[in-house]
Amino acid sequence: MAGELVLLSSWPSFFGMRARIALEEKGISYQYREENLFEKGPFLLQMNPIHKKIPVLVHNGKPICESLIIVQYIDETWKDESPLLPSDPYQRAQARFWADYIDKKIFNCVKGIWSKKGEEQETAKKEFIEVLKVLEGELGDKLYFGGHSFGFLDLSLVPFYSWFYTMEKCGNFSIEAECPKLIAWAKKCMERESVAKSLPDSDRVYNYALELKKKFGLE
Ligand code: GS8
Repeated sequence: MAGELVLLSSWPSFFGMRARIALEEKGISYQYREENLFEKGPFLLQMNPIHKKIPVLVHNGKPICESLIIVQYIDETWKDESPLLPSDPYQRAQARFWADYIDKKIFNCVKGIWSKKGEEQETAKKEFIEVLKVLEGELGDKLYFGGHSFGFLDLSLVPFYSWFYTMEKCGNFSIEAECPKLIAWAKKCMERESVAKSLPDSDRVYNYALELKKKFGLE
């Protein structure tokens, strides 16, 4: 029994997608509530008064904040279904290290590519490709980051793939030309129902990014 489970999120959010994939992988039913981040609802402010950010998972009235913490909570609470983190403590530490690396490095690059221009955009593009190449090296010849089964690190990174088209259009470059192995991995992940269901369509993300650019005068 999952109890009462509500996910507060916003459809274009990579962080929200992580929680959705984890819940889908576990086969847990939950209530999804779309938040308007430009006009945050009282429930979100009450559930995450510290950061006031999505995603928040509310389990039997109690909030869990921060996407990676949410995913780990889901994995620990429903541990019999499709384990997401490796069982070996060292492998688990490694998976957490790389998820932290993704959070520290990728988010800023993504923003720098779709929302900036000129030199700032070029710097973000260069750093983004460097980071992806490091991750490609970590993936090596494995099917997934953890080996033969889809897990924590895969679901931490794959949501960014839904923004790749937007980044390529805005930054006028090809990510696949630079990191073909990583793109092959992302396509493999997309074959999973949990991922395909949780990631928005690339065109929808692109139109959303264009709207944001207009709204904030970034064109
Ligand atoms: C980041 C969440 C976040 O940035 C996590 O959950 O992993 N470290 C956190 N959420 C954004 C939307 S996604 O870009 C958010 O809620 N922003 C609203 C705001 O900053 O006001």
